[in-house]
Amino acid sequence: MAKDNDRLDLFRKVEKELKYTRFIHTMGVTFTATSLAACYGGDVRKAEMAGLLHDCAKYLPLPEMRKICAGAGLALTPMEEESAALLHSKAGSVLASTRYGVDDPEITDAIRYHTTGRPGMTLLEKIIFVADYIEPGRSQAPDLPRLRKLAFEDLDGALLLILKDTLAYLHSTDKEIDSMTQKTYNYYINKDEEDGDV
Ligand code: DGI
Ligand code: FE
Ligand code: FE
Repeated sequence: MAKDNDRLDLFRKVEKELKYTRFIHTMGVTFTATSLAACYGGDVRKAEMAGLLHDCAKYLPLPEMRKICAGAGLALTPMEEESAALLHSKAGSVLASTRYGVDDPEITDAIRYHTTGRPGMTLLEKIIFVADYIEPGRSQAPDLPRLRKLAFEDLDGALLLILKDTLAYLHSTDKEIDSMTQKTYNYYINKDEEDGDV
């Protein structure tokens, strides 16, 4: 884990390299993620690093994202090949280690799955996924005040609601749904039903 100087350098680098609006979003995700980590007994420093770097590849041109992923030997689905909205998370997970020196797979996986989620997410993956959706700068999603409260009471409940709202949004805009987004939803809706049976 980074020493204090490394930590400050990372903040400085992210501030310098992101455009202002993305930097403010990133700060919102970072502080929300550290609060969630404190609430659920996670590692606040890892949450901070994952929050800081989760969108580090957001504004790279799509061909550059493809190149970064190919360089790391990551296979891409046909949808990822064509979608910067999907690919920035995978490319970001590579960049976090090659450009920012973060090799902890817990952190890089939280970056990698922050857009689609995945079945069986770790605590840190859930924290970044949820923090990205509820950070203070967000205003578009339905029922945000309730969701923000729920996130600190029932993380899996908040995760499921976000997946549901994201799928509803994607359906409403006729955007193609990535198989991982759908798989994640199926996994957590079934898990919720199983948990309810106990
Ligand atoms: O990078 P951010 O804007 O902070 O947030 P994000 O990484 O969660 O990306 C959100 C975008 O990704 C949002 O516009 C919805 C989109 N997205 C999530 N799952 C899918 C998807 N887009 C498509 N086409 N298909 C998906 O399955
Ligand atoms: Fe993102
Ligand atoms: Fe984000």
